[in-house]
Amino acid sequence: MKRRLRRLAVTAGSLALASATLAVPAQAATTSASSCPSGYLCGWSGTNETGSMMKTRADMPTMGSWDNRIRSFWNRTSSVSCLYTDQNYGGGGTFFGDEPGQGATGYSLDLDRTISSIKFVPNIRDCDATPYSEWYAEPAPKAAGFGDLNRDGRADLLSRDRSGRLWFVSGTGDGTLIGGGWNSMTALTRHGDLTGDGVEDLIARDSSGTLWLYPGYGDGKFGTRRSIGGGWKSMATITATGDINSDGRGDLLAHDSSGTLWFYPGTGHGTFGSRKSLGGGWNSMTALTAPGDLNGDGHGDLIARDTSGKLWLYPGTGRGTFGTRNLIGSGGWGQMSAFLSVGDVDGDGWLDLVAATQDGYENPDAGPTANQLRLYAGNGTGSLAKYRLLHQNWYDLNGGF
Ligand SMILES: [Ca+2]
Ligand SMILES: [Ca+2]
Ligand SMILES: [Ca+2]
Ligand SMILES: [Ca+2]
Repeated sequence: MKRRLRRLAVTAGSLALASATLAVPAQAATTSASSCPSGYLCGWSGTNETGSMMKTRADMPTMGSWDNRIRSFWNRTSSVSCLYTDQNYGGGGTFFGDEPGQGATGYSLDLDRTISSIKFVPNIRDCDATPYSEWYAEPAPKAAGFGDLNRDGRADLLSRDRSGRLWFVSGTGDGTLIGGGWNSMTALTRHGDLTGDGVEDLIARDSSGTLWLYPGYGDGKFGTRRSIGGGWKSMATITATGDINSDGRGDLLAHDSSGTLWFYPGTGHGTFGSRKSLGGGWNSMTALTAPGDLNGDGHGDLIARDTSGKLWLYPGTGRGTFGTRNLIGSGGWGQMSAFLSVGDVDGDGWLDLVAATQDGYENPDAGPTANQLRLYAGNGTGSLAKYRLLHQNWYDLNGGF
């Protein structure tokens, strides 16, 4: 069950104000069949499906004679419905977002006769926000060699929404749909070039354990995928790292269910050579990300979060191995739902780390720091600055990459 009552947020500058998210009071179950036909959204002039009924399966920017009349409704379409208190799906009012497929439940919510427009969307986030995360990156003074999918000098984001659409979000904040169906992927990772054309590529694992390469076009789009092979299902993490053995070809790390970390050397042709064990004990790590050379020695490094919420930097040796780790975050990192290593985001010449906190609606205990996208600026010595809040609308998303 998923419904939302949300006040439409007014945004200013690049920092969005947090939008209040409230659970709607429970509704009464209908014991008899509804008069609302399947495939429609119906509204009634009375509570509990009483009075006269209207039905629609098309967007209604205005409501005609039903303006400010609906007192109860039932969404029986296969889409999310957004019911707004203002015409044309917006204004400063409130909306009710309602996911489909909730069975024979007649909503008895008293809408106080305030609904003035209705829209159908794939994902509840679409009721009042872009389908993808807000994002902005300054132009980087030097190319990181990764993170910048469209090669305009700004770090980019791949944002997946809860309905499985993957969006390319450029460093200037513009989103472009890559495609749907990405919820079937159980891992997504990118860091630099794997095919030898100098353009960043994307790697994804599907639920059957096949690893796929999506070659980047250098404009935020990807070409036809090709299989890298099967058997990846047992991997707890899969992390593209860029070149960490100094042969000029992008590499991959993965740790399996027994806790062994494996190094997969890239061939530069979109495939990997024989893997090499980097040792066990990695089951204590719940997230890995490859930020590039964070400590300024010229070798790509690795960041890992452990089960106690600490963050560790594993300095790369440039030989596909890592030296003694350093603690770079003493606690609290367990609240992060995503780590993004996309280069220099604030344009100061140093590589950074970006992290997203938890979705406050999915995780009601997440508190006031929910829904945040944070910048942890690097300084070239391997440590991270205290975070700066980039945006606070990381909700109804299914990851960022
Ligand atoms: Ca870019
Ligand atoms: Ca390499
Ligand atoms: Ca390094
Ligand atoms: Ca930076």
